[in-house]
Amino acid sequence: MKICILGLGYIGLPTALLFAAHGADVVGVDVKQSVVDCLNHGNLPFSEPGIEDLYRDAKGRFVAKTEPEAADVFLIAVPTPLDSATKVSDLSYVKKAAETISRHLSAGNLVILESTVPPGTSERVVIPRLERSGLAAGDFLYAHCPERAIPGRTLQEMTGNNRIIGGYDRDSTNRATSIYRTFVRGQIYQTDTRTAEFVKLMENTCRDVNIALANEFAQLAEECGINVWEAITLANKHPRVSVLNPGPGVGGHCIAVDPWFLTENSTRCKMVSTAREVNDSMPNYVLHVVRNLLAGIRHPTISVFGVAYKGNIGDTRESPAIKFIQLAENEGYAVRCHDPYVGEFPHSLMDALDATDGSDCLVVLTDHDCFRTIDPAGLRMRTRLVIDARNILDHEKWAGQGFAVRVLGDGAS
Ligand code: SAJ
Repeated sequence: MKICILGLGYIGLPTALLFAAHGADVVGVDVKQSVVDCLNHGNLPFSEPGIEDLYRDAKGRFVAKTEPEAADVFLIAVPTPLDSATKVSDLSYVKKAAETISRHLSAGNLVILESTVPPGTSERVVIPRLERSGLAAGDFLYAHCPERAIPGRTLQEMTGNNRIIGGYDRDSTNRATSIYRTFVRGQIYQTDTRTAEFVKLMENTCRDVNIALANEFAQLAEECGINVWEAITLANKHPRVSVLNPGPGVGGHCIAVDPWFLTENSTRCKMVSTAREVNDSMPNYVLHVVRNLLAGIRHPTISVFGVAYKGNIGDTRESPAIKFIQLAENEGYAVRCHDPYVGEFPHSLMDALDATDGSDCLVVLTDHDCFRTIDPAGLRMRTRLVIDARNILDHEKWAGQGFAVRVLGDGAS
């Protein structure tokens, strides 16, 4: 079986390598020549636990190219960005991929869409473009199989998680199911294309709304003068309550984006967009805490620990830390950043704290495990103030070294 996968990003590349490692001949296609060259020279364009070993297992059955070619199966895993001004999905990459595939499509081929899209996109946008091949849907098979893997555990989740497969017709659903069965150990649940599109968006929206609720609890707890972290621990003792963790906001290319895909054609619903707005406002809220604590300090410098959108990965897409840094700089703060997972932020831990004039506030924005064990003894700062927006530091240890520690939602302001 030959599979042609369009898009070699965080989802497309691991998927391509999994298919190849399980016996398929895979052509991975990316419009970026640099990604194709990188792969064909034996390197990987990004890191993810286990991907190097998988790349070795795929050797001889995976090749990267900039143009697709005839295959038995085509799989689309291209980005679906959000237009930040209108909050509407940009489907241009999906459209382009479908048009390109239509030039190589033969009767009996299967086309799979993995990219996350608004409900109805398969019927309204993708299938009509594939039909430009001269074939009608049914002559070729079609299924939407949304990816559900979490960065940092991508390979584990791609193989272990349950999968939803929504086919254009029964043949399409069954063929796609048999193909994913080559490496998926979880259950495979079958449905139609539109339901599959909707389910994927529901999952990420559900998480976004729950994080927004935790973030509102943090702000309400501050107003009530109580510690939200203790309150959440106690509330979660209830058998049917599971409050998530408040933090500086929601990042990544999925949860910070997908809920808008669900609401883009709706005028009725409020909760989904309100949750998005609550989470988007969190970098501003952290800055508000910083501002209050630094009032009176002239020319303050802030040290940011963590630029990635979440712990133990180097992905900065939609990162709340990036938004915080921009807001702080716009307000005139000098900002120094340290993130061992993100190459483009050059300051070492000591350098981020002990700049020429010293730092006035350390703000922890990403829950990297390596931050949990930082030993505060010997750290030099001009003002020994710490804001832990993820509640990950050993606060007693820091206090023992003379640091004033504020935790987001601790009710102490
Ligand atoms: N976050 C919090 N509090 C929490 C949990 C997360 O503030 O209690 C923040 C994180 O720090 C991060 C953001 O939310 O900034 C999103 O992180 P995440 O770990 O919840 O999710 P993603 O975006 O990395 O991956 C999600 C996953 N979706 C669900 O868990 C429902 C994953 O399974 C999807 O495959 C992925 O989106 C995707 O590609 O759609």
